[in-house]
Amino acid sequence: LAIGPVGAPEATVDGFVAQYLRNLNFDRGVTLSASTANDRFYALAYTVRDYLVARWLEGVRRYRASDRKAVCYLSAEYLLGRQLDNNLLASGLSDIAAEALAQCGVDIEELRAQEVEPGLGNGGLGRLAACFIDSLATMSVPNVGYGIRYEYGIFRQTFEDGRQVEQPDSWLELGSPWEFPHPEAAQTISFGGSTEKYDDGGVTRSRWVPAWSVQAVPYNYMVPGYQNGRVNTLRLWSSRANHAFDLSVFNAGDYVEAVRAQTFAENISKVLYPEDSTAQGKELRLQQQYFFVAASIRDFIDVVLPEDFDLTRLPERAIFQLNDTHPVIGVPELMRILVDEKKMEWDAAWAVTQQCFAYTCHTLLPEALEVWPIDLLGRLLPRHLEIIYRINEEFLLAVRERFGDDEARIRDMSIISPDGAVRMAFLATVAGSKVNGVAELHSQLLREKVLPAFDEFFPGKFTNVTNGVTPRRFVRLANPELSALITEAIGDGWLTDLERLRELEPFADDADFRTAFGEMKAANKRRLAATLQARDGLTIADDHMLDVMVKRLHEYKRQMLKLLHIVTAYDRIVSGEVEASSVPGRTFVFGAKAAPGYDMAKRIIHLINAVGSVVNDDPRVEGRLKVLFPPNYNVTLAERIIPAADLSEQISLAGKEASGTGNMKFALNGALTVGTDDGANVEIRELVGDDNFFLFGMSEPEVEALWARGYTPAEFAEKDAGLGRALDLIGSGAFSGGDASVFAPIVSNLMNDDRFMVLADYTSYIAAQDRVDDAYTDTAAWQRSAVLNVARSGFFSSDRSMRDYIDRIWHTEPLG
Ligand code: 26M
Repeated sequence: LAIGPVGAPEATVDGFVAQYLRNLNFDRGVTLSASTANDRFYALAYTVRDYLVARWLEGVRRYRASDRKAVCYLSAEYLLGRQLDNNLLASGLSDIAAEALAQCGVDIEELRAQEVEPGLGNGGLGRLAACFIDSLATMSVPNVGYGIRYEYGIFRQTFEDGRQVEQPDSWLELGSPWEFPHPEAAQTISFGGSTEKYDDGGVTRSRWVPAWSVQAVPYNYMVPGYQNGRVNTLRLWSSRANHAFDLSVFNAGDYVEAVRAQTFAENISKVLYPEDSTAQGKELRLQQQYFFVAASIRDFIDVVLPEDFDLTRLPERAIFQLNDTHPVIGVPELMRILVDEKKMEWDAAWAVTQQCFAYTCHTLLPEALEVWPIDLLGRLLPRHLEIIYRINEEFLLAVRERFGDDEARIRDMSIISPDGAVRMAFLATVAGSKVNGVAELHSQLLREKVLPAFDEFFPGKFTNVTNGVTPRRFVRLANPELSALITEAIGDGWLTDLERLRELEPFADDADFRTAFGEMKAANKRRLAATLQARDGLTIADDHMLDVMVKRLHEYKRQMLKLLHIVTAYDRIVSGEVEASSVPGRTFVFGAKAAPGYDMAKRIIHLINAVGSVVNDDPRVEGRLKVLFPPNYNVTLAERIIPAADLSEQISLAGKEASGTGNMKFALNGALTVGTDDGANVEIRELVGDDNFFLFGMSEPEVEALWARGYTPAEFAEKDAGLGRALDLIGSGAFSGGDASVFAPIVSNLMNDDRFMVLADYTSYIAAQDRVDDAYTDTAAWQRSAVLNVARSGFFSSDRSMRDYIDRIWHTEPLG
C-alpha cells in the first residue's frame, strides 16, 4: 500500500498517451472518439496535474518536517491567466504533450482555446500576486497564496454602439480542472453579535459572541516552479452556508428562510468587486475581506503548523504579507486569536503580531485608500473594533510620549479619522514590521507625502521593493520566437536569472541578429492579427507600427492624452496640413475595462470607439491611421498583444502611477516606451538609457509646482493650436454624428478641471510622438534600441522582486 505519494506517470510520449487515455476514460467517462473538446481539454489538464501531484505532496511533507518560515501572501486578487501552457512548461512536458496529442490525433491548439482564464483580479495588483507566487515556487521558497475563489471574476466586457456593457464572468460554468476542493476541511467564520466581559479564574477577559457564521471551503491550486520539481499551493476560499445554522432554522419550520440563509452565505465569495481605484465602503466587501483573512490565518495556525505550536514563536514560522489594505483586518484578527483565544498578554501578542505582518502599498491616490466607518465595522466585527481602538490608544500614547501633546499631529496620525472611520493604511503601517511601496519614486512619495509622520515615528520601517513580472509567462510563453532568439544567442540560463539578458547587448550591433529580431516582431504581429481577426473580426496592416496602450481605464492613466494625439494626427491629415501618403502607418491598440460605476471612464471608452469608427473609415486617411479596441482585455489577450508591440504607452501624470507592470512586460518584449517620469518608468529609463526611451511631460516636482502656481487648463488649449482643434473636433460632435452633447462632458472636464493635467502635457507628448515617427523610419536604429530594451530589463523579473522581499522584509530562505 502506498503511504507516500504515488509516483508520477512515466515522462515519455507513451507514458503521457497512456495517462491521457486513462483520464479520458476514468475521469471523463468517455472514449476519445466520443469526447467533446472540453473532455479532451480536461483530460489533458488532468494528465499534466498527474505529473505534478507527487512533487506537490512531497514538498508539503518536506516543508512540514522542516521548521522553515513560510510566506503567507494575503491577497484579495490573483489574476492568474490560463494555466495549461504554464504548467506544461514548468513540468518540462510541453514537447512530450504535443507529440502525445499528435499521436492521438488531437489538436492541442483547439484544447488550449477551451481553457477559460480565472479572472480573479482587476489589474496590476492581482497580476502582481500571480507573478509573485510563480517566482516563489521557482525559487523554492515555502509559500501559500491565500485568497478568494470568486464564482464570478472580473466582468466580461462587450461593446454596444461603442459603449461598455458588462457581462458576468461565469468562469466555472464547465468546472475547472486545476482545483482541488476540500469541503471536509471547511472552517467556520463568524460575524456580527456583540462582545462581553467574563471572569476567567479571577482575570477579567473579553470575548466575542458572534451572531452568525458561514463556512469557508478551501480550494487548492498547484503553483509549480519552473522545472525545479517544486510545487507550492494557492489556497482560495469559497463560502457556503453553515449547516448547523441551517438546521436550527429548518427545525423551526421556516424552509424558505433556511434556503435564503444559504444564498446569503454563498454571496460572500460570489463576485469580485470590479473597482480598482475607489474604495466604496460596501459591507459585503468587508465581509469578503474578513472571510478570507480569518480563514487563512486560522488555516496556517491550525492546519499548516504542528499541533500545540507555541504561538509566541509564530514570527519564526510565518510572515503575512498584506497585498494592499484589503487583508488588513487580519491584524485585529490575529490579536483576537492570541489574546482572547490563546490568552496571551496584550503586549506579548502585539509583539508577535507586529513581527508577523508586513504591508505593501500600491497607490498614492487619496480616494483609493480604504477606510471603514466605525458603525459598519462595529456591527460586523465588534470585537475587532475594540481591538483596533486599543491598538490606536496605545499607539497615540507612544506618539504623545515622543512628541508631546501635539493635538494636530495626534489627529493626523490617529487610526480612527476625525469623521469616525478606520484608516486601514494607518492600521497596516502601525502594525507592520515593514511598509513598502512598489517602485523607487512611489516609495519616496509614500514616505514624504502620504505618511511622513509615520516615517518619522518609525525610522527604518519604510522601504522600497520595485515590482517585477514573471519571465516564464510574459517572455517564454507569450513570446516563443524571442525566447528562441535569446537562447540561441546566450543560452537558456536567462529564464531563471534574468539579469543575464545583459549578455544580449553586443547583439544590438549585430545586423543579422537585428534582422532576426525584426522578423520575430513581424511574426508576432501576424499572430496577433490572426487572433484579432478570429476573435473580433479586426485587421492589422503588415507594415504599420503597433502603438499600444493596454491597462485599466482611469483618468490618471490618461487614455485621453493618447486619444488627443490620435485626433491630432487625424486632423493634420484631413485639414491638409500633411499629405496622408507622407504619414508613417500606425495602428493604435487599446485594451481597457472601466469600473462599471465610473462614468467618466465609460465615456472615454465610448469616445475611443467613436474616434476609431470615424478615423478607420475616412478615405482621406488612406489607411495610415487605424484604431483598434478589442473588447475584454485580459491576461490571455495581453499575452498576444505585448509581444507584437513596437511602442508602449506609459503616460500617467507623474506621481500617480505607483509602478505599472505592463511597462516592464513591453520593455522585456522589445517595445520602446513613450512615457512620463512616473512609477517604474523612471527605473526603466535609467536602465535602458535615454536614447532608447521617449520621455515627455512634467516631472512630479513640476506637477506640484504647477498646482501651487494655479493650474488653468483652458490656457493650454489657447496656447497650442493643435490642442484647441482636437478639443473642438471632439466637443463639436465630429465623432458622434454631429451630436455635440455626447462627449461635451469630457471636453468641459478637461477645459475646466483636468485633475490629471492632460492639457498641460499635451504639447510635450505630441513632440515626443513626432520623435517616435522619425525614429521609426530608421529601422536599424529602432531595432537596436529594441534589443537594448530587452538586454537591459532583466532587473524587472519578479524573481528579483522576491529576492528583495526576502532580504529586506521576510528574512526567510528557500527550502533547498
Ligand atoms: C478596493 C476596495 C474595494 C474594491 C476594490 C478595491 C481595489 C481592488 C484592486 C482597489 C485597488 C485595486 O488594485 C489597485 C492596483 O491594481 N494598483 C496597481 O498595483 C500595481 C502593482 O503594484 C501597480 O503596478 C500599479 O501602478 C497600481 O495602480
